[in-house]
Amino acid sequence: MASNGSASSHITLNNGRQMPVVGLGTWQAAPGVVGAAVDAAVRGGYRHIDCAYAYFNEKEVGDALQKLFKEGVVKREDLWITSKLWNDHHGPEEPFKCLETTLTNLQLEYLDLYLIHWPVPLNKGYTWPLQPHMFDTTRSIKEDTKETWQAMEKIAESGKARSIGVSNFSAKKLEDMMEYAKVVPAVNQVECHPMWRQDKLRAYMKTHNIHLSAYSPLGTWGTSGVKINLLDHPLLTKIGEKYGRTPAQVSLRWGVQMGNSVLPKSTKAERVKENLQVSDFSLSDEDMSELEKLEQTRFLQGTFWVNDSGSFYKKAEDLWDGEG
Ligand code: NDP
Ligand code: 1BO
Repeated sequence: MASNGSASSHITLNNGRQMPVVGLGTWQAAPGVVGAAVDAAVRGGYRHIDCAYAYFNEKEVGDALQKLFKEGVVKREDLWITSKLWNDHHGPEEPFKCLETTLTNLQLEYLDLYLIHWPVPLNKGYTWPLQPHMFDTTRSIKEDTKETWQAMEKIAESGKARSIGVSNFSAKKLEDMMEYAKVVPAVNQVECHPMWRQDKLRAYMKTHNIHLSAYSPLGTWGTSGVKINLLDHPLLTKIGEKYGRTPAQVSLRWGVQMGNSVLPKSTKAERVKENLQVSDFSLSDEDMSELEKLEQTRFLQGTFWVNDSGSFYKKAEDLWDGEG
């Protein structure tokens, strides 16, 4: 683990592919502004964009990318584009259809990384908030993940996704996958920031060389209106002042020094720029230790998948297999 700032601008995944460490998040980047954010990000030096079918904005992201390609700002092969299989497309066949929709919207021939978004199978056409009839309870989570992962492996074989992985998987669910996976997931994308370090999961993932890609790396996410006030935390402000950096940059730099890739979302050009400027300074071991003392709280608890009548998951602890 690099705590001395020796983080590079790319992560080498377990299949040898090189993924840029900082990616632009696009969840809740509204239609009408997400294209401009992607445009500003790529012109400003980002080479990694994190997308998903269920963000319902991939067409606008695709339009922005096409413009950048046409203007010669960047070539396809110099970008890393991630997308995610939505929950209502699990199973042996459906993942191919979800991928085709994503590729059509993004206007790309292939993805760099394709992830199973959640270990939650839903009936066709559903997103959230949860209602009991949305759940596909005809299969167990274990069977569902196996069938879906085997389809993901075929997708990787086809070349339409160069790397495959998962998101929101506990160590227990990853361990279950090891019984049948021919391809070990390259990435598990999960919440991670100084107030949710994921120590146990990180330790397990290290044993299989699965990379931790950090979502909500600023400790913030939106729709519930509730936030962890990580960016207002006096410790981040104090550390930031030492380096002439913002709390957001301290949080992102912490993630990079932990060995994570980080996926900050912003639709504000100034913040998009600020969030990329995390490779030209290092937090000292002392500062990393101070940050380690922060109280730990999972913020995105996934309670939208929890229901005591219809869901596989009766309590949030079931979704995360009691891992915090
Ligand atoms: P982030 O931690 O990236 O925080 C985003 C929020 O912080 C927005 O409100 C943004 O507002 C604000 N912000 C961004 N930069 C700054 C800054 N420099 N200073 C102050 N505020 C700032 O949270 P997200 O939950 O959006 O996670 C990031 C990305 O991770 C998502 O967009 C998505 O791509 C991915 N993700 C994946 C999940 C999964 O299940 N796999 C779950 C959640 C996220 P503004 O836009 O106004 O600047
Ligand atoms: C349900 C939240 C998904 C963000 O990736």
